[in-house]
Amino acid sequence: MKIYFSGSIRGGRQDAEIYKQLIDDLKQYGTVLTEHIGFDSIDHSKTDRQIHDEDMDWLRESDIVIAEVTTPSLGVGYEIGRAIEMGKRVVCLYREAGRKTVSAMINGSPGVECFKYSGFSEAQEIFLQIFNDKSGGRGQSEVDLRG
Ligand code: 6IA
Repeated sequence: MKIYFSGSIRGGRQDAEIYKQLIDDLKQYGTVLTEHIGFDSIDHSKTDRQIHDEDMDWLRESDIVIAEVTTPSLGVGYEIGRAIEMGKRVVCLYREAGRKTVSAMINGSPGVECFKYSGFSEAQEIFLQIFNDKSGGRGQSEVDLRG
């Protein structure tokens, strides 16, 4: 199982530590192709074109996309849209952050499963559910495990 983890970079790095935790947990389910999303320091040696093309190759190669969308990011939104077009399973996780809510284009997309979570242990439960779901999980958007 190849997992493409998507999280904000230029959109803001305030959730970088959470991305790292989520990525570490996801490793038990497969290979995370984009582990760098959780790194403290981001590689500045590549051009934007190189970053884009490399990421698109990983996206094509992936079996599933897991996006943490609490911090809004153009790049994450772009990757989600491209992944849907590629027919990938796309799962979005978000935490309630003040009055900000997830874009209707993500939360309302039938191609995206959106999960609200409040902490790491809830995210772990969601991953357990996702990776044990053999149906492919389509059409389960807006699932809130807190009931
Ligand atoms: O718009 P954003 O930068 O927040 O978009 C974040 C998303 O785009 C992530 O999910 C990544 O997959 C991808 N992405 C954006 N920038 C990079 C990057 N280096 N390396 C790999 N993937 C990236 C950026 C370095 C830059 C700050 C000079």
